Parts: sequence; C-alpha cells; structure tokens
Amino acid sequence: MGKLTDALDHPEEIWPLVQMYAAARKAKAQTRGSPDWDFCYSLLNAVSRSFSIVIQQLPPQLRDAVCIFYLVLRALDTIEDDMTIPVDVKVPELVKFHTRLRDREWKYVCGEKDYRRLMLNYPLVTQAFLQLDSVHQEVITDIARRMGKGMAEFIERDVETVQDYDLYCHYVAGLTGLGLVHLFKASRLEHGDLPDDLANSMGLFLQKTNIIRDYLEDINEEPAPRMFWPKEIWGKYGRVLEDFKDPANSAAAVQCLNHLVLNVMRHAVRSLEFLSRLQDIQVFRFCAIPQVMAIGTLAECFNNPQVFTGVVKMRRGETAKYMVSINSMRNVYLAFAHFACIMIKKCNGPAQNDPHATELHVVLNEVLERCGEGLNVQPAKLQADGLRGILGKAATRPAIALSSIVLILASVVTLLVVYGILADLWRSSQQYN
Ligand code: IN0
Repeated sequence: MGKLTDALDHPEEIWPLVQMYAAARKAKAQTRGSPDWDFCYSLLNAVSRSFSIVIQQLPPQLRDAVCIFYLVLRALDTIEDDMTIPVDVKVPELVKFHTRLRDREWKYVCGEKDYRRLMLNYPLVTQAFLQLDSVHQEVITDIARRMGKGMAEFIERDVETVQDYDLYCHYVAGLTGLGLVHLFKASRLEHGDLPDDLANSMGLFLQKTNIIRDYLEDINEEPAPRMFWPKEIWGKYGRVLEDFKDPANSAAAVQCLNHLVLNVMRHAVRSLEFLSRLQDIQVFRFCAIPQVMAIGTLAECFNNPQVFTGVVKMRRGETAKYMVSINSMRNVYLAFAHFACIMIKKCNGPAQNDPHATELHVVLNEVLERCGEGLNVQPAKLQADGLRGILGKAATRPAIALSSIVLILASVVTLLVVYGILADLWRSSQQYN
C-alpha cells in the first residue's frame, strides 16, 4: 500500500522505477557460463541492488576488476563486522587477509546471510581474482593490505577524536577511493589529475553518511554494539551513546546528529571537485550516483529524530530517479543544490536554534556556490528553484508522458462507463414506452 501511495504521490518516479527494474533484471540475466564469474556477479547483485547495476554498466576492461574489488572489500568488512570472532583471532586475520587473495583454498566461516555465502565460497572469488590483469591484482592486494592493517588498529581502540574518525573512515572508505583511481587509470579510462585527497573525500562522504544513518542498527548489533560516532562529538551531548535511543533524550540526540551532518558536509565540495574531473561517462556515473544518494540520505537524516528509532533512507522511487538521471555534471550540481536547499530550509526553520545552524549554513552555502559556478547560475536563483526539485522535471519527462497516458486511459474508461449507463437508461425508458 505504501508503495502505491508513494507512486500516486510521485508519478514522475514510476518510469525510473520501471527502468531500474528492467536494468536489474538484465543484470541478473547476464551469465558467463563459468561458475567463478557467475558466483561473483550473482553475489554482487544480492548484496548491493542498485550499485551492482552501475558496476555492470562499466566498460568491460574495468567491470570485472571493480566487481572483484567490491567483493574483496566486502569479505574484509565481513570479518571486521563479525562480533562473534574473538579479538585475538580477528586482528591477525585482518592483517593477513591480503595474503589470502592468492590462496585458492582459503575460506572463512563468519558473517551472516549473503555475506556468509561469500565467505564460504571464497575460492570462487579467488579463482576470478587470479584471472584479472596483474596490475589490477596488485592494486586490489595493496589496498586490502593497508585496509586490513587499519581495521585491525581500530579493533583494539575506539574512535575517540575527530582525527580518529577521519583516519578510520580513510582506512575503510578513503583507501577504496585511492584504489579505484588506480584501477581507472590502469584501464586507461581516466587520464586527468585525481589526487589522493579528493579520492579520500569521496570515500569519507559515503562512509560518514552510512555511519550517521546506521546509528540504530549498529547500537543494536548482537552480540555487541559496534559504534563509530566519535566521542569528541557525541560526548558533548550525552553520557553514553545508548542514551540517544531514549526518546527523553531526543533533543540532545538530534543536536549530536546535526553536528555529525556538519562534519560530513565539509567533504561535499571536494567530492564535487573530484567528480568534475572525470572523463569517461560510465566511470562518472559509477562515482556520482553513490555521492548523490549520500547527500540525499543526509538531507533526510538532518534534524530527524527518526534516525534514533528506525531506518531513514530515500524512497526507492527517488533512488531510481537519480539512478537514471545522473549522466552529467550538470545533473549532479542540480541534485546537490536541491538537497543543500532542503537542508538550508531546515536550518532556517525547525533547526534554527541548533548550536551548529550557523556553521551549517556557511557550509551549505559553499556547496550552493560551487553548484552555481558549475551551472553558471547565481546561488540565490538556485536557492529559489532548488526546493522545487529542478532535476525532477528534466529527468522525468517519460514519466510525465506515462502519467498523461494513464490520465487519457482513465478518461476513456469513465466515458465508456457513463455511455453504458446512459444507454441502459435509454433502453429501459424505451421499454416503459
Ligand atoms: C564503493 C563506493 C564507491 C563508488 C564509487 C566511487 C567511490 C570513490 C571513493 C570511495 C568509494 C566509492 O560506493 C559504494 C556504494 C554502495 O555500495 N551502495 C549501496 C547502498 C548502501 O547503502 O550500502 C548499494 O547497495 O547500492 C559503497 O558504499 N562502498 C564501496 C565499496 C567498494 C567499492 Cl569498489 C566502491 C562502501 C564504502 C565503505 C563507502 C567504500
């Protein structure tokens, strides 16, 4: 029912949903006929619905390397996340993980659901990994080595300071960005200057958004919570992180949340800079779509107490709309400006008394300014248009066509029904005569 009312409230999202459904079916139907690659792609489809579509749209010389890179990182993440593995076993396992990449027999019993399936069938991933270009293999191994070491460091200590928070996110996501840039260049798809600092910001923007959004899921994790919110920030608003679950502490919890949103939004301009330097359209879409989803999620989470009671995320239809429309830097600027405007509106309204409202305003205006420069439009004009969802109109013309067809069909059916009733009335009046 929710889906139906969503569709009626946002008819412009119906066509993108249909397109995404078709793309997902196409991606699932593609088989290579070899058990290793078929396993890798079916697992990719199972663990990341929308992102797997974008990976499969990458040029052939890059697609397989990114698919394996993604699964390798998921495997490392599964070991890190499994709170049933004792620390003295987990730490050496993370540090050694990169050596397992060439071991055709290695597998590990851990994780849950699809991730457990990944770990139990890991030899199939290894078999596919060993078929990649040697340069791609080297990049993936190097990143897995640095990431495993970094994760191990944070198994033994908590994220206390903002500096720790940036370092932890660098290990688990920033390094992914650095590795991806190497893969793009090795595949000869990108030639421009893509410095480590910008690639790192791309990863931090995604990972910090996930950490904010996943508060409730992470704190309720069994057998023990795994938290990444830095104490230097949350310590200003509560005694322990669990306190934020209590609705009595909702006001302090939301202030903490907004402080974290301010922290992550500081990466947005650098992400835009990175994206603006990409040349290949498929690489661009692969990088840009997750960034747009992240700022969309942040706009939903900002000043929203529901982060502490449930899952806050973008509607499926909205995700689909951005999946199909992010095909130029212009549309990225429009999407970023739109979500920045939603946050500015909250800053001026319900969040106006937040201790960080002014700082957030400054950062959001910087984002708007960057978008304005890219679009050759005054930020004030962007702000005036931003809330109307500028992208929505340009990107969803086919959906408007679809809703017109629905309207015409509905009118025809109504006319037929009315005609039927009138004809019946006329016939019965003839009988009486
Ligand atoms: C990613 C990133 C990713 C993609 C493109 C460019 C990047 C540059 C720097 C760093 C990361 C980059 O994107 C995915 C997106 C994703 O998985 N989305 C999920 C949705 C979700 O909520 O999980 C989906 O199902 O669609 C990402 O989040 N990560 C990731 C992992 C591996 C690779 Cl190769 C690329 C995870 C992380 C931790 C943020 C790096």
